[in-house]
This record gives sequence, C-alpha cells and structure tokens, in this order.
Amino acid sequence: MENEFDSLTEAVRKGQRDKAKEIASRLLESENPADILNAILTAMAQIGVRFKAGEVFVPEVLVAARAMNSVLEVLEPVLVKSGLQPKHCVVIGTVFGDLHDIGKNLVAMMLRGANFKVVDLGVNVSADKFLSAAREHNADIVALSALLTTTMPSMKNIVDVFKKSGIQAKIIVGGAPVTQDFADKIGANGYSKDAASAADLCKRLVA
Ligand code: B1M
Repeated sequence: MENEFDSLTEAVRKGQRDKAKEIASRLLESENPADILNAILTAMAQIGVRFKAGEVFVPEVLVAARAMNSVLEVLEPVLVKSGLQPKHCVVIGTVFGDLHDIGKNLVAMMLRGANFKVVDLGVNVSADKFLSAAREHNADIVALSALLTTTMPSMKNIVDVFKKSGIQAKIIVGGAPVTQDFADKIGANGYSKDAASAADLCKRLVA
C-alpha cells in the first residue's frame, strides 16, 4: 500500500483531482485515515517548498489545492468521526477597503493543507467582523491580508482593537506591500511574505 500513498501524494501535487479522489476512496476501505491525510498534507508541503523556490507558480498551487479539497470531501467525515479534525483555527480575511483576494485565498488553501480549520471572512473585512469571528470560533490566529498601501493602516487598527478587547488570538499580516518592519511597528505577532511561509509561521505560532 505504500505506493498507493505515494501515488496519492503525487496526484494531489500534480492537481489530478479525479485520480486523487479515486485513490483516496480506495485507501479509505482499508487504511488509517490519518495516513491518508498525511499523504495529502505532504503534497501541499511539497508544493509549498516549490512555490517558495519559484519552481511552480500560482496556477499549480491552485490546482493542487483543488485536488486536496476533492480528497478532503471524502476524507473529512471519516476524520471527524475518528477525532482527527484540525486542532487549531485561523480566521482570515482581506482588510477593510481592500478587494484583492487571490493571495489571501492561496494563504487559506495552504493553511487548510497544513490541517488548520480556516474561517475565511472574504474581502473588505472590518475590525469588528474580525473580532466577532475570532470570538465565535475561538481563533488561535487571525490572518490579515492587504494589497494596497492605502489599506495597510486598517491592519494597525485591527491589532489595536484586538489588544483592547483582551482576545488572546495571535495576529499575522501579509500581502505585497507589507513587510516585517511594518508588522513589528504595528505590533503584529508575525509576518510572512508568501502563502507557504504563512502556513509555516502559523504552525510555529501554535506549537
Ligand atoms: Co489591484 N492593485 N487594484 N486589482 N492589483 C495592485 C495591488 C497594484 C500593485 C497594481 C499596480 O498599480 N501596479 C496596485 C496597488 C498599488 C499600491 O497600493 N501600492 C493596485 C491598485 C492601485 C488597485 C486599484 C486601486 C485600481 C483602481 O481601481 N484604480 C483597485 C483597488 C480595489 C480595492 O481593493 N479597493 C484594484 C483592483 C484590482 C482588481 C479588482 C482588478 C484585481 C483584484 C482581483 C482579486 O483579487 N480578486 C486586481 C489585481 C489582480 C491586482 C494585481 C495585478 C495582482 C494582485 C494579485 O492577485 N497577485 C496587483 C499588481 C501586482 O501585484 N503585480 C494589483 C497575485 C497574488 C498571488 O499575490 O496577492 O501579493 P499577492 O499574494 C501573495 C503574497 O503577497 C502573500 O502570499 C501570496 C502568495 O504567496 N500574501 C500573504 C498575501 N496575503 C497574505 C497574508 C499573509 C501572508 C502572506 O498572512 C496573513
């Protein structure tokens, strides 16, 4: 069966949605769901490494994530039953005034690929909406994306609102104009420059 797991990893990495789902369904008949989950997480981790190295680009990541999602459709009910559902929750969104969501969606996909529960609030999200979602879902991390220099100040506002609220969730920021220096200045708990690094950062923050 070891080869079947490798084939599953390869099918997800290559974005072969139907093949990945078919292998996963077959494996589910006899194998531990945790091992099947591991095979798809390995695929997403491999894609993340290649994406960071500039060996693959946004379309490859998107098709791999689609294949991952199709496997999760069959795997999720079994994982929930066996208590292997994600332990940590990330609330993510693009900040108020900003409608760019391609990068934010990639971050969400990589986080799902790293076995986080992801609550995606979409675009143009106000501080209040982040706050109530963090409360409702007991979020470990709140992830803010901004693509416009004019919407970066919203990130500082959100960090301030969270600090005042006393909510313990860690806040991370990212997006093309955002830097580590900016993250430090506004008091965020972390910054990452791309989607794969964001998943690594979140793993470190909840470790
Ligand atoms: Co707009 N836009 N746009 N745009 N747009 C930019 C961002 C811009 C740089 C183009 C330019 O002038 N060269 C410029 C911003 C300039 C600035 O502020 N310095 C700009 C502008 C000005 C505008 C408008 C104001 C244009 C206008 O109407 N006059 C307007 C604003 C609308 C609004 O938001 N209120 C606008 C609108 C749009 C579209 C709607 C047409 C469309 C967005 C569609 C969508 O997202 N659904 C759009 C697009 C597509 C772009 C460009 C061309 C591409 C952005 C993108 O998706 N990149 C962009 C130019 C560019 O970047 N070359 C541009 C691909 C994506 C994968 O990368 O989002 O950077 P990115 O995400 C990366 C990392 O940044 C990181 O991970 C991702 C993947 O690794 N990352 C995170 C992102 N979020 C993260 C969060 C994290 C961690 C990492 O932790 C939480």
